[in-house]
Amino acid sequence: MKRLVVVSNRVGPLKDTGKAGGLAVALVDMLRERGGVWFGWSGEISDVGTFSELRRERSKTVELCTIDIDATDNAEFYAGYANRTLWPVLHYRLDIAEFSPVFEAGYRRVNERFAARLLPLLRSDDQIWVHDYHFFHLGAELRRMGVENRIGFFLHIPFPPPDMLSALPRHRDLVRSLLAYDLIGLQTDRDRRHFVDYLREEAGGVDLGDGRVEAWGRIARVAAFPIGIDTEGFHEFADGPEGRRERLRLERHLNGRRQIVGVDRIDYSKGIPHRFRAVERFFDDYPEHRGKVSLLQVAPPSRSEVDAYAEIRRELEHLAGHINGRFADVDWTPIRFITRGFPRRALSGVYRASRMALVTPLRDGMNLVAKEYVAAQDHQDPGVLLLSRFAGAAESMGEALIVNPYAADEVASAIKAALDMPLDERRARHHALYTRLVEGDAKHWANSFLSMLDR
Ligand code: ADQ
Repeated sequence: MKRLVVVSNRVGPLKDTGKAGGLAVALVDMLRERGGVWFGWSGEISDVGTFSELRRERSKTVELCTIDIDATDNAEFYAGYANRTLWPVLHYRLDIAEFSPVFEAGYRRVNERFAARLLPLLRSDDQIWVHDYHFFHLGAELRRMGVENRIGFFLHIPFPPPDMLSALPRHRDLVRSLLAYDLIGLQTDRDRRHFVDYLREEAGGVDLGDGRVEAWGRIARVAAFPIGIDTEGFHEFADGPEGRRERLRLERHLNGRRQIVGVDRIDYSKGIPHRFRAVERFFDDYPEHRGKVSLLQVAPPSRSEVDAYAEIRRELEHLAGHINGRFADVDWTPIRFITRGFPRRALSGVYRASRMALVTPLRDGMNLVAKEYVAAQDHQDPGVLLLSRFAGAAESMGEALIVNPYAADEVASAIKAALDMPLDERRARHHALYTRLVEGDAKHWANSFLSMLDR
């Protein structure tokens, strides 16, 4: 088996600290099995930046190798092009995207620097797997430096329709770089379609029909690999001591009332303000439920350096205050809004204690919260998932109640339907969803990507 080299902006942790996301867990398993290197940013900003000494942390067969970036890289590459340009454009938000040649140059520079630092770590038969929107150019840089290994790329966020992407200055350079990879993985068929349409419309490319595309004189394989979670592991969390403790604590508090849960990083793509308004609408349209149902929204702030995030947080605090002011009673609060992270094991108990989850992003690559919620349920008495049609997860989770997150009345009536749903129907929907989540778990995702890369 070939050694695996994973590249992503953030790396690790190697140990299950309870904080690792599903992605980290899947990748660590894979790296352990095959032996390998995980290369990325140390999370540190220093004066030497990408010229810093390589930090190495080894655990048996896996080595984490990281480098710093400097303050300029952070401003231009990370906070700039990655988070203020690419993230909004790829989430269909041209209205808030910032276009700056300085950001763009910083992004190229850091991609080139990361390639240069990765180069000496590579062996000729390594399989290289690059992750996400921070590193569109990394593969092309490695090729320029003479690397001939198989290199795959997986985009965790959406690939927008060509018309939208074409608003990004020099979009062709960006996509052309992707063709340096041997395999380009996207989350959904919709993303794959957009990508192929882009090549056809903007680059005179052709779909070769066998999973390969040709553009700019290069041939690459393109496929959808919907990312999964460690489904069974997460289910066990909910039955474990921390999961149980959290569930019991909540149940004591709820005292027979029913809870809706929302869990997201604070990000405009997640549609949290729309969700709050839908909950307000629900209490307007179904006043008999006042005092009996509440929303627990867990949303740790992310990327606080981006102004748009601070704004959303303020908006959410305002909305929660407004809605609570309108409907709360001395012994009941309609919205509890918690802005901090939860350890994953405890989170499983929060999901288990919740009668439904509102997963209503305006646009999302996949959305793992939808999958975690289903995984955490009690098979005998499962809760109901309300899922945005604009989450990649909707493509493979059709038994959820699929909603349009922009339509508050539609979400409100879906909340009502979920509350009224008979046990038989909840079980049938849950069974179908859970079975598919076990089949398409994180291991399956990583295996299918890497075996296609090998082919
Ligand atoms: P994210 O945008 O981060 O990921 P998501 O897929 O929902 O979105 O994953 C979030 C993860 O963070 C989940 O595992 C969740 O449990 C965890 N999390 C969120 N809030 C938390 C809290 N308060 N406490 C603890 N944990 C919390 C990107 C893309 C997604 C894509 C993933 C994986 O934007 O579309 O699904 O990558 O490819």
